[in-house]
Amino acid sequence: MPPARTIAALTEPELAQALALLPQWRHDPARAALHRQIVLTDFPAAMAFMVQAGFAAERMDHHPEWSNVYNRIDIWLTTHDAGGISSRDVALAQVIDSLA
Ligand code: H2B
Repeated sequence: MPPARTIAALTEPELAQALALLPQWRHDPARAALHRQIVLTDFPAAMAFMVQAGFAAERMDHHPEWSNVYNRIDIWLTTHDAGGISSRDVALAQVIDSLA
């Protein structure tokens, strides 16, 4: 049996609407995720950002997939419980934008 879905993935029109409000984010279909790359001044700035964003994500009980190379952070937001992008990803993207 497939896992119980507690939250629905956005429909295509809902996703298009969300992306229009998130100009820094792109749809990454390969990962069924919203993707944003953030480039900061150096590694300490990237670490500080990841700590802030990580605790914000924890408070929202919604967790990013991300990678870091020196001053660059790639972030993918997808909702595992929905098997795709949900309103929870949009909400976290907005919080990340406010911290970046
Ligand atoms: N983060 C993400 N990205 N997707 C989820 O489906 C998810 C999560 N589910 N963080 C949450 C935690 C869930 O496992 C807990 C039980 O609320």
